[in-house]
Amino acid sequence: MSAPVYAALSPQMLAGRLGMLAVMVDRVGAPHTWTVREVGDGNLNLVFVVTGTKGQAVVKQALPYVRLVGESWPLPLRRTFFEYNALIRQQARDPGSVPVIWHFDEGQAMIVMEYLSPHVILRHALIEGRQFAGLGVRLGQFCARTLFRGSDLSMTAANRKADLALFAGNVELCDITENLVFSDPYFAAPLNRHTAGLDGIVARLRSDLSLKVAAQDLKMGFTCRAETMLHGDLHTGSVMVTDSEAIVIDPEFATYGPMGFDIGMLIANFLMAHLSQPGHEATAGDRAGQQDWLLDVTRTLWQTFVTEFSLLWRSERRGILYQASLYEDQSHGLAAEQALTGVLGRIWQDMLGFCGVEMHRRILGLAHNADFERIPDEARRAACEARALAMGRHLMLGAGSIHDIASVTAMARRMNKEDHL
Ligand code: SR1
Ligand code: MG
Repeated sequence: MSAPVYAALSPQMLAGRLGMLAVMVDRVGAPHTWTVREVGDGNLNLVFVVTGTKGQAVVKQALPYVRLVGESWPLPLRRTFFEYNALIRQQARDPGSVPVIWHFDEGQAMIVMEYLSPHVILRHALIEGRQFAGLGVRLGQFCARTLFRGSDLSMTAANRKADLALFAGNVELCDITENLVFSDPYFAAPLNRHTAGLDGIVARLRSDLSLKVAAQDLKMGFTCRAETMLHGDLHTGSVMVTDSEAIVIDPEFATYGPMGFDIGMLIANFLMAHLSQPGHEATAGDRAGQQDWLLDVTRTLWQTFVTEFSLLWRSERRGILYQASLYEDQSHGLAAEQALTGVLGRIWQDMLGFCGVEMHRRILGLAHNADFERIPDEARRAACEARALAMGRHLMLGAGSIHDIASVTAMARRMNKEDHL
């Protein structure tokens, strides 16, 4: 019997389509007991929560178009294939860091996975002013483990090349990143929008020729330097948290790219969370503690990344690059340390640049973030966004003279005191 043709699911269809799956009956319960809610609030997909007598499940299904825009922007269903393949690799490279997959149906572009409870989307929690112990450590470890173990530093040549070929097929999702992140913010692209009040700074940024060159240099890094398997869209909306856990979701943009990309995007989102806090104040200064904590997470995230990456470098460097046979086995361990310092230095430089473009595209492009969007007062929102735009520019153009994470957090603090409108 041939597999049913793809059909976008609705809550009413779920029991009929998934009720025969043993894993659903075993873990959720008999289909007639299910209640289903569609909870997707992302830009691309349908997400259902199924509740039965035994438990709950998440069913994520791709739509054949960009949900945020509509059917006028078709998008291939096979992005779910890349998401599935990224999730199983992330689970292997950093066990417990991603949701457990229960079932994958390529034809229906559907992944059934564990329902994370009482986890919440990190971005929403940060806007509410919530804090989570250990967050920077956990996310720093995730970045180091997935970036190191997905690269030529760790993988066998055959596996690495097979994965490079596999993820090279994620063309349309990469195309979104290539245009929405690296190009559209720097000219008046049709789908762009920005807060009223930013016109002046937007015009200045779009006529900043060095900035345009820097953005395209970064884009060239993204398209040409296939250093490791990236999550590809690692922001605070791609992390679900409790007081003791951080689980990374949604790697449908997975591709091979530069090591600094994921961590740069993630740090950008913590910096934007920091810079948006004044817009969420009920009384003057009541978000100061949250702002401090967000910079603390930023610092810890980067420092943990460096520590964990260094540990993996010293203990798991079994790939085709910087082989121990050249260094440690020749009693030249010092040279391996020198090489590590060089690699981390290049990741740092890339990280700063990618951080800057992410700050720009979330304010100037199509896909904005709730940290700023939920500031109801437009003038306050514009003031916060202008600081982020200015900081993004400093990071992109000044990367060569920014030497440590303390300088980045100090820059963020300074920005809060400045008016960039
Ligand atoms: C058209 S998709 C826009 C954005 O949403 C996704 O979450 C990615 O961040 C993408 O850039
Ligand atoms: Mg997403």
